[in-house]
Amino acid sequence: MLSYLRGDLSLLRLSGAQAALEITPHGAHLTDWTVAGTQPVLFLSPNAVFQPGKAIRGGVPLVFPWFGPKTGDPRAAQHGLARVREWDLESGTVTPEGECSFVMSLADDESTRAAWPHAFHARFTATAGRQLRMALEIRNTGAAGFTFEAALHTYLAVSDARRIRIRGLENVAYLDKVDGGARKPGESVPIVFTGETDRLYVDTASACTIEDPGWQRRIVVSKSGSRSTVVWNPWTEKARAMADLGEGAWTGMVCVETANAGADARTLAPGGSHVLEAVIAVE
Ligand code: TA6
Repeated sequence: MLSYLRGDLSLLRLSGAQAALEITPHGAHLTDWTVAGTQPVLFLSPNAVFQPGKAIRGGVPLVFPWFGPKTGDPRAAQHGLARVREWDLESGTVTPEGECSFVMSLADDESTRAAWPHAFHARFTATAGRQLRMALEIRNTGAAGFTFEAALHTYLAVSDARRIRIRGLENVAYLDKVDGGARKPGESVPIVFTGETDRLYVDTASACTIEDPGWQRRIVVSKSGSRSTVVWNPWTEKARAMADLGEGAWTGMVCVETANAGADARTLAPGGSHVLEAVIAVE
């Protein structure tokens, strides 16, 4: 395992015959997955910031225990507390077949309870070969039930966001964040971006396929333990206003996020657990 500093954060990198995988304990945040001999699949912003307390722009931020703004607390950080906390490394391994795997965990402490008054244990497992398998397990370790939201906020690298198509969400209703959260019926055609897009697709367990004519590849995101999917691209204006993304970088990314958000929030009784999983394959 290679360990090195980027900005003020340490990154851990494993390389196997099939693929390389990179993560930082800062948010148990995957920053790279590259299948041997191919283009990276995860997008990492050229202007990403690597500092304690800040979320990294790109890779796979882990969203927990709330998605987006915190209901009833507008001062709270967007997308929860997990992505800016230091997680513990449980293991980092390379199998004889050449697959790389990291397991990291996070438990509640005084500072998390100040922001979210519940006892929990979170475990993130990522295994990379020709596919990337990710699982976020949340366990309620307290004496009272709680309700949470979560997401694998995956940034995928594409040749040009203006030319890709996303299949799998046809005729699925969504909440349109660009239009004040208005509920919209799904479209009968694949998603093609023509402007800022920020949608929470509700009540869907289907896989999504990102068709990229520029790189002649398809990325398939399948999932379990999830009935909501978020699709996001900030486009020009929003991207220009984001210092850690910046002018132009938005064309190289699309977020297709495996979520438990909105009506898909999950409730756990004491001792209960839930696993949110995604598998990403490149064809
Ligand atoms: O997942 C889409 C979204 O909720 C967008 O609204 C946008 O804000 C994006 O997340 C990035 O959020 P961040 O807090 O990382 O800037």
